[in-house]
Amino acid sequence: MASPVRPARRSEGRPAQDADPRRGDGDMILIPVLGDQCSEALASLRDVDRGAAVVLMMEVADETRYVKHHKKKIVLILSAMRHFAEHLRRAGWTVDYVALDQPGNSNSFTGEIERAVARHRATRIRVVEPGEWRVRRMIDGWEKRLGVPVDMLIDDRFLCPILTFQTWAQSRRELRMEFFYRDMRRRTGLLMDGDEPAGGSWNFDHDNRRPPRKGTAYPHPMRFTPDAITRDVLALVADRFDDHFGSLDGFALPVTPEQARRALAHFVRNALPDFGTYQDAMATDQRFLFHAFLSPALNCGLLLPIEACEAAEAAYRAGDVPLNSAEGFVRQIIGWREYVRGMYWLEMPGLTDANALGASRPLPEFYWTGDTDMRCLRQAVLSTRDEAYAHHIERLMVLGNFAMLAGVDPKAISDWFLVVYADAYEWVEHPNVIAMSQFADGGRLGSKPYAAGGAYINRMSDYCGGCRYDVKQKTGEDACPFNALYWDFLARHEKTLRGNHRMGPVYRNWDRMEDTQRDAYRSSAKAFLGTLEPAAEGWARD
Ligand code: FAD
Ligand code: DLZ
Ligand code: SF4
Repeated sequence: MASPVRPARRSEGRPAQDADPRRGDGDMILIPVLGDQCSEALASLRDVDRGAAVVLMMEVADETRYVKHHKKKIVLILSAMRHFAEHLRRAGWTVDYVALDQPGNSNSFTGEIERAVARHRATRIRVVEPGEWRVRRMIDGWEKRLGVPVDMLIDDRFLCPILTFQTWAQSRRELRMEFFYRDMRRRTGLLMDGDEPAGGSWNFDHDNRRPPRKGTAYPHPMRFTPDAITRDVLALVADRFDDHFGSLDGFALPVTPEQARRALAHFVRNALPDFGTYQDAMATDQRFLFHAFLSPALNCGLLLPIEACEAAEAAYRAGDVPLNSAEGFVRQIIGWREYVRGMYWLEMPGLTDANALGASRPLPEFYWTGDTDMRCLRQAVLSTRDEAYAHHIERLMVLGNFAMLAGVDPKAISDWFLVVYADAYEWVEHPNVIAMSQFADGGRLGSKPYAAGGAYINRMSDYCGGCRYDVKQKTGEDACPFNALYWDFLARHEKTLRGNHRMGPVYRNWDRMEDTQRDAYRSSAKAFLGTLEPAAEGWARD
C-alpha cells in the first residue's frame, strides 16, 4: 500500500537552486496560498522579492463542496483566508484574492491558477505542498498543463518532513507512535534534560486516566466576537451553504494568528494544568473539559505546532503546569499529530478505501440528527453539530467505537468525520478514523482495535446514570447497546482478531462463556442493529 511521494521538484522550505526568486531577472512568481496555509511562517513566503511576486488566494466551490463541510468550518477557513490576505497586504505583498462570488471564478484551484498565470504573466509558481492527496495530484499536473515551472516546497510548519517519516517507517517492522514520538522529542529537544526526557520518563499516560469529578469547575476556551470580515462570511455561509450540516450560532473561533496565540495563552493558563489528568474523561454538557480546542487554528495555519509545544514547556519549566500535563500535550502534537500525518502520506492513496474488516453497514441517521436514546452518542453528536467539535475520547470511544462495533462502512464514517469537524482535513482525519478508530487498515497504525463496551464509557464519564439504557445489563431491550455490540463484534471478527496477542484475554473471556450467553449477546446485537435507521443520502456529498 505504501506509496512514497516524490515530487519532481521539492526542497526544505527553499526553492530549487535554479529557481531563486531573488535574482530579479524579470521572473514573476505566483505564490498560491491555500486555505489551510494561513501562516506567516509559510515556506513559500520566505526569501522572496515581494516586488516580483503575487500571492494568490482562492475561494473555490470545489473546496467548499468536495464534502459538505460543517458550516462553521467554512466560516473559519474563509474568514481566516480573508484576514490573512489583509495581513499580507499590510506587510507589503501584492495579493490577488478571488472571492467565492467573484464573476469568472472557475471554482477550482487549477482553473484559478491558470487564470492567474495569464493575468500576471507569471513565469513560475511557488507553492507549499498541500495537506491532501487529491490536491497534491492537481498540483503535480500544473507544470505540464500551464507550461511554467512549479516549485513545491516542503511544509515545514510540520516538524517531521514526509520523506523523513518514510525513512523512519522503512527501518521499522512495526510503526508504533511511541517510538516515533521519542525520536521527535530528541529531534526537537522539547521536554528534554540533556539526552534524557524531563522527569526521567517519556510518557506519563498512567497518570492521565481519571474520570470526571463531581463539582469540578471547568474552564472554557477563549471565544472571539466576530468582526466585520467574519460577519460577512457568516452571512455568505448562511446564504450559500444552508444545506450543510451544523449550526452557525455562536461562532467564536480564532480567525487570525494573533487571536490564536491569545487562545493558546488562555488554554495554557486555565486548562493545561489539568489537561493530562482528565484527558480521557467525558462529562455531561461539558464539551471541552480541559482540552485545548486549538486544532481548528493549528490545522489552518493560524498557530504553529511548535509555538503550542513551546508554550506548554515554558509553563512546565516555570512551575505552573505539572509534567504529566505538559508531556501529554506535547505528545499529542509532536507525537500523534505528526505521526498520523506521516502515516497518511505513507498509506495513501489506498487508505481511503481500506476496509480490513469488510464492514458495509450504512451510517445510522442519528449521526446527523443526534436523535438516539444512547446518551453518550447524543451528547457527542450535539456537541459536533453546535461547535464543529467533540473531544478526542468522544470521537474515539463513543462515535468511532460505535461505528466499528456496528460494522459501519469505513468510508461512510470517514466522510462523516471529514464533514463535521472544524479541524478535519484528510491528512489527519483518514488515519484517525479509518485506521485508528475503525481498524480498517488491519492494524498498521494501532496494535489492536479501540473496541469497548458500556463499562468503559461508564468508567470514564457520568453519562450512563441519565441514560434510558442500563449499562450494567448485558443483553435485552434495556441493556446498554454497547455491551452486546462489543461481544458481537468480537465474535464476527474472531478469525481476524483472535491471533492478535493483545486480544488474547478478551477471547479467553469469550471462550469461558456459556453458549446461551454468547447467543444472547448475538441476538441482542442483531435486534438492536435492526432498529438503526440508515442516514438519508446527501448529507456528506452532493
Ligand atoms: P487536545 O485534546 O487539547 O490535544 C491538543 C492537540 O493535540 C490537538 O489540538 C491536536 O492538534 C493534537 N492531537 C491530539 N490527538 C491527535 C490525534 N490523534 N491526531 C492528530 N492530532 C492530535 N484531529 C484533527 O485535528 N482533525 C480531525 O479531523 C480529527 N479527527 C479525528 C477522528 C477520530 C475518530 C479521532 C479518534 C481523533 C481525531 N482527531 C482529529 C484527533 C483529536 O481528536 C483532535 O485533534 C482533538 O480532539 C482536537 O481537539 P483539541 O484541540 O481540544 O485537542
Ligand atoms: C476546507 C476549505 C474550504 C472549505 N474552502 C477553501 C477555499 O475556498 N479555498 C482554499 O484555498 N481552501 C479551502 N479549504 C481548504 C482546502 O480544502 C485545503 O487547503 C486543501 O484541502 C489542502 O490540501
Ligand atoms: Fe452510552 Fe450505554 Fe452509557 Fe447509555 S448506558 S450512556 S448508551 S454507554
